[in-house]
Amino acid sequence: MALLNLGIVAHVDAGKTSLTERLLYEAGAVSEPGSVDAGTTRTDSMDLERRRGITIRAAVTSITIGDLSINLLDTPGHPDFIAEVERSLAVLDAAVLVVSSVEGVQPQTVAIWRALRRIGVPTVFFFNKVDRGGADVDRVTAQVRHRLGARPVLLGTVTGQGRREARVQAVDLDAEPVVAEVAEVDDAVAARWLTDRPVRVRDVRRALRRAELVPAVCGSAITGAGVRQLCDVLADLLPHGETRDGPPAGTVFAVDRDGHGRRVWLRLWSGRLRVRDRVRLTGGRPEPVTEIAVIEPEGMLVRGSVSAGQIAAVRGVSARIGQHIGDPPRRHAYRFPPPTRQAVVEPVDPAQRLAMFAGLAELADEDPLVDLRLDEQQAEAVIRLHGEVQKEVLAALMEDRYGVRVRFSGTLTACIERVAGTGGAEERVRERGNPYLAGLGLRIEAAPAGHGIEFRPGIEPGRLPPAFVAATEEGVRAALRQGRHGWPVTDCTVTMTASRYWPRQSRPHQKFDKSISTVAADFRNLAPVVVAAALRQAGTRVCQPIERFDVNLPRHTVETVLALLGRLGAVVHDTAVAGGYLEVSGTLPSARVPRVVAALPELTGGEAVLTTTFDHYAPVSGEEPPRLPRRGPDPDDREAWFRAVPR
Ligand SMILES: Nc1nc2c(ncn2[C@@H]2O[C@H](COP(=O)(O)OP(=O)(O)OP(=O)(O)O)[C@@H](O)[C@H]2O)c(=O)[nH]1
Ligand SMILES: [Mg+2]
Repeated sequence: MALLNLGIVAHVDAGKTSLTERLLYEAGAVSEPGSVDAGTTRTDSMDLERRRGITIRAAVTSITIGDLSINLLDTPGHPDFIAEVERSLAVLDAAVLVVSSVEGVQPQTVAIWRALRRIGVPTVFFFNKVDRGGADVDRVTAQVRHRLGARPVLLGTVTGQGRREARVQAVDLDAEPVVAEVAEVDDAVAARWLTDRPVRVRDVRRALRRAELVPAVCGSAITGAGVRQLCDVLADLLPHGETRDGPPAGTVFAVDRDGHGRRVWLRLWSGRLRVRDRVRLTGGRPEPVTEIAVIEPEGMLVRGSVSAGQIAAVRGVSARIGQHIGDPPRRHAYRFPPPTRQAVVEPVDPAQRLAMFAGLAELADEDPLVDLRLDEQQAEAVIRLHGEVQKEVLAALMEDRYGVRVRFSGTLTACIERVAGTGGAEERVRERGNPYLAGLGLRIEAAPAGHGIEFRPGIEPGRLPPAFVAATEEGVRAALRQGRHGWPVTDCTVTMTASRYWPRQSRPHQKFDKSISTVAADFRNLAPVVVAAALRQAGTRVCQPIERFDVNLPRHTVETVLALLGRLGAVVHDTAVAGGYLEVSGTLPSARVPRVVAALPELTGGEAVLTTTFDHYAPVSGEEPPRLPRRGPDPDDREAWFRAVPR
């Protein structure tokens, strides 16, 4: 049976979970569609999701349409959980991008559309909520065309729009409006159409599967209007998932826990994975698979194996999100906005500190967005965040799952450091008080924005045992988590320029002797000292996140709002008049966004609509850049480091 891993993606509240539920019902997997508002859907299964009526974690269900088996991935829409969406995108064959035909194109619609294009995921639009007052499918179609730059081909017409009785009728593939749209991009269809010859349905179908055209269906996830048409489009117009023979290769896109412990969610690209197989994660040692469960329309079923194309929940493997088994065909680099705030988490009851650390560590394992930095000495947990909702959710999860009440303090804008120039440093074995049996030279250079940290072993392969290269990289990455001003350093290349080690030795009649042989820890512990010295030479610049804002203002408030934006350091790029309103867009430091959000309601009588999204990092101007206190020993002070981190 053909298999399709289909993501349901959209801006918050567009109706993803409701549509998923309706698809389950339409395909006969449930006898009654569940409701988000009553907290009875299959995919919003966490207590918290049901209480709040929002999706927090991506969840998989399965349906069968004809001879096509579909895994449905319902994803969150709130911008605080965007990283969860991006992880799902990595394993999809296709996606339904839901757009509300009342609210139209919204900020996350744009962000997700761009990501789908970048990764090359075939997409279908679903213009939802045609049963609600204010629905306007034509307006949404036009918006999708202009704001997304997409070519939607509407394959349904709606009657009774804006009322509960709204109905959707399928449009044939050789109908006039469809053919006219397709002819714009497809020569074969255009040639027949322009010469008044009948257009062949199979030509239209082939054209619609091309990337330039996006099939679109309208309907209602609540009444079910248009959902049958959507199923037909999914089965007819989407390319099915690719599968390959060969050794098993897969990508981990989620981690969770149930009553029996930790599960790793895996999309298998090629081969077959069986229980008791030993799998090797990128950079890890082989681990035995102890259980495999796959999603079927009836629920999760334990199986002896899983084959290419499928999604499975696997136990026994310690993989983290984003890791791969074998050699996957698609390694996509995540490019969604980084968290722009950070905060310290503390237990309300100081006696629960250990329980809090344990709980946070488990949550960080399930959700890399919880970018936890635990510092044993100061017993402090710092997390990086996208926003306030994420804080609330984290606090609720800690209380629900671990019985620990937490509070947040010291919320700051999360800055980064970029390398200003080039710097190099070297430590030789047993010289100048170096206590480790390792010698190491490193060069640090700036790389383009968005590059991340690239580590290059540099020296000829074979000169240094791979375990020592890996330990050096680990030490380098750990050191770069706190730059000269305490912020994480990114966008740089670190090259190994020299290395020295003492080979494994034993004294006569004895086993391996660590006192005269280099171990991996020697490189791991020496690397931060070399990094610190190289960074001192290169210099770093503290950069703050800058957001792009769009604000829709009543005309009479424009002057006061623009004055406020100016005072807060905003740069206006564009203004446009729309009805009695002025649309203003520009950029603004993230740190100032809360002040704008707080001031707007009063300045505009609650009439302004503001959206912001991360845009880029820019050096902090002015005298003293913000500084984060260092956690742990400082490798910039060699002697103190050598004392704190003995061999
Ligand atoms: N009238 C009407 N309401 C809808 C429709 N689809 C969804 N809703 C309502 O819109 C709200 C949000 O629906 P959800 O399905 O939770 O939306 P979502 O996209 O999953 O939301 P998040 O997961 O939080 O991003 C709920 O109150 C739904 O009842 C629709 O087609 N018509
Ligand atoms: Mg949802």
